[in-house]
Amino acid sequence: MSKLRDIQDVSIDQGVQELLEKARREGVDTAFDRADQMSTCGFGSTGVCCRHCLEGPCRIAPNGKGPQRGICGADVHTIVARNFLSHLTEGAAGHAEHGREVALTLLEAAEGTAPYEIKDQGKLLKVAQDLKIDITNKEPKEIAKEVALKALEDFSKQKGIMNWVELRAHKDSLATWNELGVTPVNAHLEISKSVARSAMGCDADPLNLVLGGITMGLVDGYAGLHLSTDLQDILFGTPKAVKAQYAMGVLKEDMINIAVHGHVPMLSEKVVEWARKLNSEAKEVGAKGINIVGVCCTGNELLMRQGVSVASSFSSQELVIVSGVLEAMVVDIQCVMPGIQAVAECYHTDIITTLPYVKIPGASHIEFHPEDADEAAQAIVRKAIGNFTKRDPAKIAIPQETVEAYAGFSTEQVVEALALINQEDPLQPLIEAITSGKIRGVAAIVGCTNPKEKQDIGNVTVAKELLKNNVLVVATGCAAHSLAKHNLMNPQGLAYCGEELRQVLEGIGQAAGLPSLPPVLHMGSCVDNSRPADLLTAIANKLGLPIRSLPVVGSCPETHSPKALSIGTFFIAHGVDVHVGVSPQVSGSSVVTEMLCGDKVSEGVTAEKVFGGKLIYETDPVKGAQLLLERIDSKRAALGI
Ligand code: XCC
Ligand code: SF4
Repeated sequence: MSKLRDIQDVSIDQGVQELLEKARREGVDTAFDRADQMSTCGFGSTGVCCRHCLEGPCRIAPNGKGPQRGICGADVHTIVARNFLSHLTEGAAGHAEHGREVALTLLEAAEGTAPYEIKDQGKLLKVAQDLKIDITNKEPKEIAKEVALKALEDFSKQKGIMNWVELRAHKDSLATWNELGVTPVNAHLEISKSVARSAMGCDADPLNLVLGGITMGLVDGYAGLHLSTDLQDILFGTPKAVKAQYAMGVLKEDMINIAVHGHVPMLSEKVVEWARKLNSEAKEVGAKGINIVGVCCTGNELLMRQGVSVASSFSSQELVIVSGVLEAMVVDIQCVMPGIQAVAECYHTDIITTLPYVKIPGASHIEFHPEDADEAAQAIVRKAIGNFTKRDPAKIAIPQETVEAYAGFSTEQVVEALALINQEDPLQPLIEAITSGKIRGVAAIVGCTNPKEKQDIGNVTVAKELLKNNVLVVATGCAAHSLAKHNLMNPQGLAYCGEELRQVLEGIGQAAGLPSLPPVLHMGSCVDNSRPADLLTAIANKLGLPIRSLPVVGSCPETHSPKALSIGTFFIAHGVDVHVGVSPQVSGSSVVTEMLCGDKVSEGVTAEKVFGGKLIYETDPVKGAQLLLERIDSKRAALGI
């Protein structure tokens, strides 16, 4: 068995370190330790292993030794491009499925068959009008129904382009995609086509396959991110600034703790509601009340709209259970490690799966459908209440630390704050700060934590390097967890900002009656990467420039998920450079690597030449940040600012 990493090399979060130490002491297996025992496969990690048919698996040795083609004759470039496309398809499918589930919930809410209100009627009207729906003399529910049906067309129409592309895309970006023939018609059609073309004996052209990947990026961006955010805001409210607590210390010994984990907020919103309503039942079993804590992006969703505390990002999800005080972990879809069940069996925790197509052997299953959301949420909360007295006092250990963070920075909230400075033209102060150089550029730090990596260090280091250099940083996903836990979303973090950036943050904050804006603006979950995209589109429109010429970048320092690759591709298709700190598994093909990562002087077609942005793969976060700063500076130079 390989040697396990020292606790300090696993995470820079002290609470995570304490709980991992406890897990090891108690003989509990976690992803961090499994990562140490998993040897890296040289074929898989460079993308050269093909399993697309039963003639194989075929592997191409990258050093030129051994067979240079698969049995069917596919060369290494075809194999790598096809594997890359499969990853993007998987990512896009996850987010598209999220979007579709929300659209169906909105439809049922509008038809009165699911117990949800329409919380943001203003956004409903705005989206409806932008979709060119006639809203005169119509009730909100009628309008919501038409919006939901428009959304569902994005999973069924056979001609034209997706409604949400038309609704949200910048016209210059769209023109490029149309010219290349990569604009999606409907999400399901494109995902199905993508799976079909990756099969043995279909698309063998690496460039064509990579262009298919761009379509997957756009499916993810519009049917996944934008559609989900828009409809979730309509249903649950558009986030506004909130204050919340982060880190494992948010668990409470004297309360019933329920972790909500996964991505879609439909069930978790109801769990929060029912936890409040059933508080007296919690008291009957001797608890002070019910404490809901967030994990992964379900955590982000509840944080943004309800100020719910956040316990953990992806890589440390099992450790929430190791605290010994978690009565239940309720999960929906995506990023839910199957390993949580084995950990839960060492404690009194119930893992509760909720969707018919996401089950874990041994876990409880309380099936969720929008129409009986209230019943499912009550059953879940009651199950947790019933577990409170089953705790083993000898196994309880809650890390002390919690960190305060400000979140809830939807695009609408950002614009509202800026309007306090310039009511006529809210974006103007931001644009002026960028053109004057007070803000050197804007970066979105997004994506995951990965058990193979030292948790939080990549995300936090990239952020601090950029802040120091006066780059305005926004964050989503588990990267936002990392930054919040390390004081980058509260006033303490201002110490890491360059002088000029700090002045801008203080200026905007003070106009809103606060000492300052936080150094990093939390924009939400992974699907909320639509929010920075919306902000970019608004800035580009205001300046009359394409998005590709703006000094903006994205960074995904600790990714684990194919979803992060498809989101990254969505941004590259806009001409935004995207840094990844974990191998995207394409290095086995010089041709594919060049297409994604090459620069203007590379031979052949590159993302940079076609879109104006590229993939930057760099494992060292300081160097990664440096490369991003260079890209920001070259875009500034091209604009003459
Ligand atoms: Fe976190 Fe979104 Fe990544 Fe999963 S994928 S690890 S950001 S929970 Ni979005
Ligand atoms: Fe091998 Fe070709 Fe089949 Fe892939 S598709 S496993 S390269 S024969």
